Amino acid sequence: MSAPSPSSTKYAFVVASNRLPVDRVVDQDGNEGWRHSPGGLVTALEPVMRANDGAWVGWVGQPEVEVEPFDNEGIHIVPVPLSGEDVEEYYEGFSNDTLWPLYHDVIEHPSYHRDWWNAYKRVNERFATQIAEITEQDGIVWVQDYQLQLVPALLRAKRPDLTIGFFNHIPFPPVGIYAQLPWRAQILDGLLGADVIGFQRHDDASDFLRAVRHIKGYTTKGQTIDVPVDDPDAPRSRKGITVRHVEARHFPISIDAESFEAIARRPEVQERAREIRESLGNPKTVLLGVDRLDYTKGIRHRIKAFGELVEDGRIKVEDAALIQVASPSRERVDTYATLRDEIELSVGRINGDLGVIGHQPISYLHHGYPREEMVALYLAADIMLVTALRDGMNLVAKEYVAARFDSDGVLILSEFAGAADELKQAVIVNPHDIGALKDSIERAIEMPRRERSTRMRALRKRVRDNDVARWSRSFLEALDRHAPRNAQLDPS
Ligand code: GDG
Repeated sequence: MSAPSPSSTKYAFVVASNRLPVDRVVDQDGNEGWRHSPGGLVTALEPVMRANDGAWVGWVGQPEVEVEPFDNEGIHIVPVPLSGEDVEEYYEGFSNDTLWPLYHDVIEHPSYHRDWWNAYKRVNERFATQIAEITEQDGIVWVQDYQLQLVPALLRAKRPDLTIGFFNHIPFPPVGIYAQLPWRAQILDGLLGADVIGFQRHDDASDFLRAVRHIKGYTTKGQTIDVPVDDPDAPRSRKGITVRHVEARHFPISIDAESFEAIARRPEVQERAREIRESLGNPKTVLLGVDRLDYTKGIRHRIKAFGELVEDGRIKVEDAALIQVASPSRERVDTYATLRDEIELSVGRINGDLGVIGHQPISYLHHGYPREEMVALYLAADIMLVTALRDGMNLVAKEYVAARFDSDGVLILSEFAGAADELKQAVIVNPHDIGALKDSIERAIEMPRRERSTRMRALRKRVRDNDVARWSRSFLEALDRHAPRNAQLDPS
């Protein structure tokens, strides 16, 4: 697809992500409209966007749709078009079938295709061109996530005046795994075009710094990388070469905790939670899993553990019910279609083998739900199961905690989710160890009310004190320290 036409309006603050924070909706008469998609990132950035007259650059989520820039609820939206081929090769291919499995411990085998890499370069170039055209002199740009890792350097080449931040929402792999990538050096070069590179966990930032040393041979000191530059006015490193200083640090993302609690306090949501329990036959224990249907989330492991507990007679089928919400995701990528089949086969087997009339062990729901329904599910669940095999952060864990204003409920949390660094009062598990996972579920079922409440109160304090507004503020403050004095952001 052609590069978007130049826009004359310029912005001092620009955010770029693969997907825009709006969804395109077309009604029965073919009229086009836009629906604000209220994700955590939008909520966090909205106040800064408004205070700084910011723009958001991204894809509308449908191929072959070209739309002029427009305003939506106070945010300037600047669409970047993708062709059908771009979606297949850059998005489903390189982003979701090369980078995603590679960055998540190669749980599934990453596919390496030169055509996909070419598409990734082409689309990243298109994003960089669009951002370069709409950003004011000395402006601040914040690029989001693994789909756009080449944008920082492409943008710096076009606009050396800009201050550029990058945040990686998914893990960064250890160098022994990352080194598989045929384009490992080019991706590092792309990221190193930023002034600040943010990660979820301390270990992600350390793995990135190690990859920079091993693959690029650059010097790092603490969290600062000396990136050689051809500029006689730049500072010199200890080796006497001119360098740019790039900072790589962790900034754990979070949620808008207050809004989750506010929804949970609504009487109709609490009523809905009661209804959910009732429709399950009011079992003693309701367990819940909520995930995009993704092989990183450990859905199969938790289903296996729960099924075995019922089979072993450690849990009576009348006493416990597992609700598994698996929202549809990346359905055109083969590994996702296969995973869906495997999960549905094992849920069917467990329900068939172990269910009795009126009680089936697992309620499996392959749907997306409105946020109110999600919060009602959180309130209905005695035990929340987050058993990811690898996860950048995992917001579901934080949402469960934020919703539990009654200080009840037990969070079982995988040590391989970024959230485990912060949510230490959860019951922490290794989801690969099915025996230990079964023991943890049993322990959670039997946990006395006093212990549940002590743990949940500590978790709630952590999530409330470190919400998503704090996350965006701390990243943007770090970025501001790299910006020229006249270009700093208004934090409100
Ligand atoms: C990536 C990283 C990192 C899910 N189903 C429904 C629904 N959801 C919402 C959840 C939650 C979000 O989607 C999922 O966030 P996660 O963090 O759990 O996972 P990813 O989608 O993999 O996100 C992850 C995150 O980026 C942020 O940096 O934490 O590690 O992989 O908010 O509630 N929401 C509604 N209906 C659903 O059916 N309304």
